[in-house]
Amino acid sequence: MDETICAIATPVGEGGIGIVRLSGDRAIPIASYLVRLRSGKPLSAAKSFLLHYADLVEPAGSETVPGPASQESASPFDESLVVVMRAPRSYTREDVVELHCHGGPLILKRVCQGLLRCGARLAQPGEFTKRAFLNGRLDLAQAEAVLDTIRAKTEAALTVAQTQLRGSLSTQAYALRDRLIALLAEVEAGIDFVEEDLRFVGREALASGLRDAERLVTRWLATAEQGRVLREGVTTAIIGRPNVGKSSLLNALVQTDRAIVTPIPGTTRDVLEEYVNVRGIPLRLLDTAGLRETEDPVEQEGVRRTRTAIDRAELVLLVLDSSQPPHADDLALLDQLSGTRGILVLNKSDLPRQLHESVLPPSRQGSHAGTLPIVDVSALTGQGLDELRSAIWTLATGSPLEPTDMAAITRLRHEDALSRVRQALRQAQESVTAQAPQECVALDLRQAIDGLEELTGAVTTDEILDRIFSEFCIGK
Ligand SMILES: Nc1nc2c(ncn2[C@@H]2O[C@H](COP(=O)(O)OP(=O)(O)OP(=O)(O)O)[C@@H](O)[C@H]2O)c(=O)[nH]1
Ligand SMILES: [Mg+2]
Repeated sequence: MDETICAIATPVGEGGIGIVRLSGDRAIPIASYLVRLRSGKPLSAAKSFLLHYADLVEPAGSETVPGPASQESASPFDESLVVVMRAPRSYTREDVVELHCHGGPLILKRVCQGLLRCGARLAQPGEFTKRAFLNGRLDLAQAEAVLDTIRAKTEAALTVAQTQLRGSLSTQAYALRDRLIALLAEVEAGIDFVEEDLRFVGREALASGLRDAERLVTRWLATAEQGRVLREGVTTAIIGRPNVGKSSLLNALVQTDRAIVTPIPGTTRDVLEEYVNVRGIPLRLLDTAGLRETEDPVEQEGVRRTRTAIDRAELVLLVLDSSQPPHADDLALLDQLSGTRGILVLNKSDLPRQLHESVLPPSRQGSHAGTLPIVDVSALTGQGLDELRSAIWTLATGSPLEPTDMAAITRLRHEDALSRVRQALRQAQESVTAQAPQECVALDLRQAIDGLEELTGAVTTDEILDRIFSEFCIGK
């Protein structure tokens, strides 16, 4: 934290402008070596939060004793708009300088190298945000939301990330923590006065307080799947026999002619991948080669790749051709789906129907395959696609609900912490029921409170921080 860090904050490659960011105690003096303000003033005199027009020069002097940029001799290599944000009113709560230059990779590299030579060090991934967290500007859930905001692939994912960035998750956690602290205070008051046999909280009131808290945590945990899916998306494989319309379905869902469609069975050979937004869920769709026995070595390889795709998929759309009588291979595929989240897509519903849902032999009723949702669609006319999207949403998020206003938890870390909170609350209730000493209840309550503090990062470890911030890009 004593060091001043710098990094290119804009994406790699050419751009209209490129920004180099500097943060730390010495951000302003270090930047001064490169920045020559057109106003003629020194950078240290520049007002905060204003753009200052400047020339960028190679720092004069040797590497160890660089001369300041105001030296007349230095010739500029770029012009720049420079902004100074003095602590604590900056992203990191440290002094921050941003140099807005022309967005060419060589220029940005030169600026960075100059800053490094003058005493800055290259920032690690996410280090700016990490400093914002360590300096108390963001809590941990908000820091995570910064990353989710950058990475969001759909509007819904962005909404969740932005709500979390505004602090919704932490507000909810703090509100619950306050309730538990109030309960704990009463329990502890009861302990202190136990000799006089005073009971400050009645057992009933305590039990119901704990029960309410547990219910809230359970409801909260239920948002985990939705949050995760919105953040990470769902890998979905479209599989089926040749010619049933898998590629047509992919095209219909992504609304472009992405995959080649022909009446010839065995058209698709390689696994095709495309992202599509289904009700806010980023779906990574894989179109695969039709599964069948074949002598053709190219198609055999396609079939092998299809199997790998099925293994990797979190959701499988098994496509059947409803204009054909049921085929033994369809039933075989159905059986292979057991244990996988899947949807039976009966395609070609625009044609006269030959295949009925009763294709599932009675032996399958009640088995896993018998419980798969079934949707009629026509990839050709688009009929039934909305129902398919709903079915995907329900299956992927595990709930038929649209996103709620409850701040969804988005990471395994949140889920893990909240599970421990719930466990501790249950334990506390058991202690109350068993008329265990108040100390036991107090201990459980403290554990639940600890779990909530972990969620917001009030209590955390270096290991957790490293894991979170290493996911970031350099410069954020
Ligand atoms: N009538 C009708 N025809 C369809 C429909 N969907 C696909 N087809 C036709 O079925 C044929 C095969 O479609 P594809 O999308 O290539 O089938 P596929 O499952 O990808 O086939 P392979 O890649 O060979 O495994 C094409 O002639 C499509 O035009 C549909 O909903 N209705
Ligand atoms: Mg195909």
